[in-house]
Amino acid sequence: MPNADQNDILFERARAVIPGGVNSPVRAFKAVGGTPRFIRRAEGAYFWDANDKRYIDYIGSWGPMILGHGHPAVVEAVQKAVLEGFSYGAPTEREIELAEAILALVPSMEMVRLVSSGTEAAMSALRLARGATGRKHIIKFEGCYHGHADALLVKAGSGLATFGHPTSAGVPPEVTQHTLVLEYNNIAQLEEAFALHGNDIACLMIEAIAGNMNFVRATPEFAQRCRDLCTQHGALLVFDEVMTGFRVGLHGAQGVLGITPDLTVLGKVIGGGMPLAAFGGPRAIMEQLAPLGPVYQAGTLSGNPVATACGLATLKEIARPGFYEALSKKTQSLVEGLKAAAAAEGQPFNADSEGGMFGFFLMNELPQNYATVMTTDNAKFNALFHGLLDRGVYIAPALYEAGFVSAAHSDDDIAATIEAARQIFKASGPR
Ligand code: KE4
Repeated sequence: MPNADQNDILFERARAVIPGGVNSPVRAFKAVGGTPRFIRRAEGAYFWDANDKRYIDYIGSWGPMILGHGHPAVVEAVQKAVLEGFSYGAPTEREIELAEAILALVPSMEMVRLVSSGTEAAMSALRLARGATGRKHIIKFEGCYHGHADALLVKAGSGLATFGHPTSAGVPPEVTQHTLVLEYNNIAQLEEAFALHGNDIACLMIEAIAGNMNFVRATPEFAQRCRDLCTQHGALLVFDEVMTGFRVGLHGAQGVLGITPDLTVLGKVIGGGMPLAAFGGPRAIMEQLAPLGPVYQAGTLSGNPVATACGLATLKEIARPGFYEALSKKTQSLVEGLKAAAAAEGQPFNADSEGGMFGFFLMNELPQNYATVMTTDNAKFNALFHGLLDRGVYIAPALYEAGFVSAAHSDDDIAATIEAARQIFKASGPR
């Protein structure tokens, strides 16, 4: 009997005790089909599955592992921290150090509150915006994901600038009735929404480089319009930089675009792979938070001493001169190589990247919104995904997810990835 596939065995066991066999839906491979790989260990740019098969990892835990897995300085910092204790439920100096490090790199923030997940950070920023403005309505965009807080699990209503409907069971329509869902990069809709509801809008929340519809940039005009209309109507501009923060550049998407948001949501990279996220902004807004102000927000493991040690060690490495230049160059070489391989095989393809984050589309245009992204041929994407997986290259198991390069990815890894893709483009025949 050939070696039973250990991933199949583990997946069957997992599905008996964990819904869908996973603790986060995208990991289940439902969008691409097949058996998820159960990862045993990771090192540098690689991880190994239950069959001890090695993959070049372009997920990087969905963004956090910007240094690669097991960076010595980070491992050392975490090992030292755990010997001092796992969690105290009391303030620590290291939380101050991490807060100071974040504020030094995010000039739009005067204060920051640490939490344990991006969902918690976005949910808290939303409550703070509503509390600080005394307003109920919020704006989000189709294709942007801000975690699974009820008010943010919303799809567009019918017609322009209408209030959204829940995308999930268990979310009462009363909770989403104040959420306007607009089309990304659609200035006309944005202006209409503010014309109709401007003075009731607490905040506009956006991924300024949207990694949850693979990789779609807000146009500079659209981003500036978001900023100007928020200012004009007294709404808060909230940049969800959970994915882009310290990933697309040392100063995030706000640094790339040159836009100053009122609140910023961070996560992923700032925890270095440990559960840590944050939200922050001007002192006048942040001091509305408990224990100073009327907006309640709390967390047992907020600012956890082991997570803050991991985050601090990570930020120290990425702040080194030349880090992002080298990372951007590597990511660009991947994207340009993939484009050239697809073109050589006559396959429609386009791609984009910023810093250590990239996205690609099986079409010649670069989509400007979610509807266009979703015209992608699912079967073609799935064939590419599994073809790469079989060749030891692990990209996101869903066409609407971005990809991530780490400082540990070598030129050989990039070249091997491009060659693997070229073989698949060739095998998929003329378009
Ligand atoms: P978490 O609660 O998953 O830590 O963060 C939620 C979140 C908030 N904002 C943005 C822009 C995000 O991308 C995320 C989470 N990203 C997904 C991947 N697209 C995490 C992967 C998953 O859900 O398992």
